[in-house]
Amino acid sequence: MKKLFASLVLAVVAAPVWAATQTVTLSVPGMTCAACPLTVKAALSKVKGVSKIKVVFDKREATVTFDDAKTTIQALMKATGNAGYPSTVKDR
Ligand SMILES: [Cu+2]
Repeated sequence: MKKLFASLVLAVVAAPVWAATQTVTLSVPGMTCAACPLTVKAALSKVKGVSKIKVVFDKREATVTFDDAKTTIQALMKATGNAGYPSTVKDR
């Protein structure tokens, strides 16, 4: 029984079968000019696990596709915040 449990744990570590690609739209109200999205995008691109970023300045939003085994929405919001653009979850 103990051995079975150990192999189950190993399976989870070796193959994160529950990991999924997620997409979240963040509201970034602090973007005030056309150059701001570049900063936001650069900040998000440094977050590990992020695969796709689309920043729409007109809507003041950033849509981010990421691997939820490698990062979290909280980490994405922290990244934009550290770059000077606090964000909140708009849609997920
Ligand atoms: Cu700007």
